[in-house]
Amino acid sequence: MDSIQILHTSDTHLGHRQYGLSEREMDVYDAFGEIVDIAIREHVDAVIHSGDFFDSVSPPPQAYYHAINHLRRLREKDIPLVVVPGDHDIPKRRVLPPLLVLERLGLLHILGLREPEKRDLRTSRGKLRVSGFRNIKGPGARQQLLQALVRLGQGSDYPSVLILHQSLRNVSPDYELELGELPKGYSYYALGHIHVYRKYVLGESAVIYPGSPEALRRDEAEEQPYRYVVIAEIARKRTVSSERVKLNSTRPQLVYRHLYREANEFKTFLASIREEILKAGLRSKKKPIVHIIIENIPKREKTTIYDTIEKLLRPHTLTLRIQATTIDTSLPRTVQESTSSIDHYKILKEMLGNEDLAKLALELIDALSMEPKQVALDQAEKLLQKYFNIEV
Ligand SMILES: [Mn+2]
Repeated sequence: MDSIQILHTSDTHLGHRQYGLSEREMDVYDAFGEIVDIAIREHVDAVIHSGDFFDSVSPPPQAYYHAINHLRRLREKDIPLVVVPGDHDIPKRRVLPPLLVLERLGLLHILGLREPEKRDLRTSRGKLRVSGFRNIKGPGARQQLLQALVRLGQGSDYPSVLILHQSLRNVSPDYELELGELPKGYSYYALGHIHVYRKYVLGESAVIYPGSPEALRRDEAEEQPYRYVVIAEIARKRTVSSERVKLNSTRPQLVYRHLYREANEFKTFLASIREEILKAGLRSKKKPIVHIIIENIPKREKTTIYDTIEKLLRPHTLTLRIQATTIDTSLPRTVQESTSSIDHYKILKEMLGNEDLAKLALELIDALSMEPKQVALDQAEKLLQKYFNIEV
């Protein structure tokens, strides 16, 4: 049985510079370099990229520089790379999509830039059918995609891959397609757009989001700290095997959530996460990005607490992102306890010691937020007259 081995990656976002840090920009180039290393080491027959190759439609020169260097290494080994343009790769105005520069240099194949497209690639182990269409969004996206899928048809008699940069219902409430709407008969479904790893099955074939090689937002890092590419063995109309390969170049990102209780307990917490941060840095040779989310810091101690965190942790991180909510211990307990869901009426009643005054205060807040200002003032006046039976 003829089978072919592919490496599947997506959402490399070359040129992305998280937090404006040059180190973060280098991280995405490092990740792409490692992906190419793996493709060469594993002797894959083709690399499939499901879109968002670049982060922007005008990538910085260094993004081209690193892309060209790594893609050349693939070409030297005769490993073709096919990419379907993601939303980040497609200009909104009529300018040249940056991927066309790389295609012009013979470094990759773009699939489905204008129309749904199917094409046969010659690989060292035989023919590979690739079908795909660029990202489609906005109203009417779903209909347009369903029509595109009809045009792309049902795979082929030799190994075939369907490549799309879209959300399935399984992964996002803002989906364009359902799993069951994908056409049957492909050996493998290579999806992109979702930055975490997801795997589904359709018939005998795998439907996979490999995720982005670097987490580009805190929630992505929190959901999935490790990052992967997928290596799959595919045959006619089925996935023989698929495994995810963990990337070693990924910068560690640690997310901590903590509810502040008192000073000593907080010191113990900081000491323990300091250990973890140091270890993570040693393991990866890259200083971690650390996010700390603390709730209920007493307002008066905020500066001291921030200083302590900074001194203890900052030197061991690439960047330290602190997010804190404070409580004012001089306020009544109900106010302190209402950080998450605020019951304004309850708070006002406790502060003013009177139900009617609390109601008035709430109505005044509403009235005074009206536009234009004269209407707001008139409304407030009426309220005061009603409550106090007076002329204002
Ligand atoms: Mn993306």
